[in-house]
Amino acid sequence: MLPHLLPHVTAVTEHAIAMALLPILRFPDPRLHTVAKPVAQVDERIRRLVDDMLATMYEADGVGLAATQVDVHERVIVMDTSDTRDKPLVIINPEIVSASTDMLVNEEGCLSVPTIYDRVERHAQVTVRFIDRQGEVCEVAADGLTAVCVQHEMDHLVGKVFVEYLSPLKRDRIKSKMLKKTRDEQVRGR
Ligand code: K1U
Ligand code: ZN
Repeated sequence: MLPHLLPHVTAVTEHAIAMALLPILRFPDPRLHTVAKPVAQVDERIRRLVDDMLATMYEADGVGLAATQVDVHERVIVMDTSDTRDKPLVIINPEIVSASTDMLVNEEGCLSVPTIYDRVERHAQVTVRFIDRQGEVCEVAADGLTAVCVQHEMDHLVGKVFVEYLSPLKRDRIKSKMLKKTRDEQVRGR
């Protein structure tokens, strides 16, 4: 994890605390269906969580990560949909304040469902109000991948994984594939 990816870290001294990579829950882990609680206060504990989530997201080559995926059930999301991977967005207690009536189908992936990509319909544009890492209220009008990603991540915060938009047959196949993948990885790791 390189410090330039976290612009709020203005100086890295010998006192800097190393960021941790957090384990990502894998579908069909039942903890992915937990409903997250609002963050009461953006304090050092939340800022530490945000930094660890950003490090985890960049390391996994994701464009987003919800706290639910790292087994923390508070309304925290990190994202970076920039091509340059140097524009982190920290979204705490998000609310959709408006959504376009036009919908778009996009190919989605999920760090909790590795190797699986499928088509999901989402609002083409959304405006999201949230609190940032400094505790300031912000509003962002999103389209393209940012709009898709924020809707995907907000689903995680209410315990919904994108495969739940797919047919029961597809979902069951994905569930079996993920269980086999996890078993195989455990055997190889022994
Ligand atoms: O929530 C997550 O697990 C992160 C997820 C976010 C996301 C990506 C694309 C569409 C919807 C949601 C990912 O980062 S998946 C991996 C990825 O980097 C990616 C996949 C498809 C398109 C662009 C990026
Ligand atoms: Zn996801």
